[in-house]
Amino acid sequence: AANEVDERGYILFCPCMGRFGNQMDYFLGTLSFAKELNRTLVLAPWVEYHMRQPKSIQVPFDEYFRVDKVAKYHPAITMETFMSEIAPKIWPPSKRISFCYQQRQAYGEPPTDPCAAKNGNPPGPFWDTYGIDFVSSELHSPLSYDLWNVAGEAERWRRRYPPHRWPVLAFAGSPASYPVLEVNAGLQRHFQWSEAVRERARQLRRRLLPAAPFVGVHLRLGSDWERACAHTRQATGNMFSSAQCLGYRQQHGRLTERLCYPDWPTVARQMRRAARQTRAPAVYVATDAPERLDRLRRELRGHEQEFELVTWQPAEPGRPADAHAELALLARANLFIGNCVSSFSAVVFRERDALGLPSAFWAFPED
Ligand code: GFB
Repeated sequence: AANEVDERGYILFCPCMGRFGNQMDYFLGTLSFAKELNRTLVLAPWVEYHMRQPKSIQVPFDEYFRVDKVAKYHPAITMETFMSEIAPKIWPPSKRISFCYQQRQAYGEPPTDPCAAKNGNPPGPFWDTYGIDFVSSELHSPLSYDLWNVAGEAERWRRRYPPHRWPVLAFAGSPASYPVLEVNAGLQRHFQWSEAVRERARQLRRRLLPAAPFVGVHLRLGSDWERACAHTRQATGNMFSSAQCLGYRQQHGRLTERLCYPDWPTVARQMRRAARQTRAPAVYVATDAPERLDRLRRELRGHEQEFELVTWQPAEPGRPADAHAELALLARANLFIGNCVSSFSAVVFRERDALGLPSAFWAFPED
């Protein structure tokens, strides 16, 4: 039962970096970390940034994903359940210690506790949402989050922080690496969309894609992305999620600016080919910058009869595109083309991979 205390202890964390795709990587790694340490994972809320809101918004985990499916793999409860049912029994305010690898305070900032777990946004609003303050910090170095490449590390964690003395390990950030390690990518299969998200994806499909089959694509186009992609010129290894197509040792190819920000002729060509191959009458385009799709429409001029280009249409005027419904929709497309570097695309790729569904990437392999 959710209100029974797990004597093996708990892991709390804050997915305090990046947006949804980045946070998903941290969830996968943290789930694996909790499993290795054999502690119940407290499923953090998702951290979102809404326009004209100065503070992050915390969205309960189960609004987007099913807790029971994660818990089938490894004991897990939501932050809300932990705070209402478990914390009153084992985690009184006087015992709330934040964990971090080493001192996190930026040089020159006024001295606070070394983990500075509540400094800034989103960390402050994140813990405040649950009324959590920390009385002190615990620097856990030299122990690292990488329990897979460092032999004996999990055992050292268990010995240094036995659950009877440390029932709760509350990390200021996430005890996981970004991007997700290769060994943990498959854990995506335990993250199944909530019924609410699935229903919104079904509605989207019914409203905009009456006929099956369909091709789903993700175009990451915003100016933040354009700036990030300029860094590929100096990059030597992988960047963000690029291992999903290039391989973790770049055994399948090299990072290029085109892979990160494909040119329009390439996008149009791959879309046309995908629609032809799958005999799909429609291609659903998910994007963070719909205003840039005019360029794509121009590129497709003269080929309008080949397939219909479908994008987000709000059911009520002004409603922003529903990222989770779009992800769930893309996961069920007959063929998916994503951005190899984007962690948003990576969520779709991993889910499809677990289902045995095919995916491709823009400008990959290079031609
Ligand atoms: O998910 P995410 O971490 O992926 O961040 P990247 C991109 C965010 O942009 C998503 C929105 O979480 C969405 O809120 N977004 C992107 C979209 N594409 C779509 C789309 O097709 N549909 C909808 N509805 N929303 C990284 C950031 O983004 O980009 C890093 O997380 C950094 O922090 C870097 O800023 C430049 O890996 O693409």
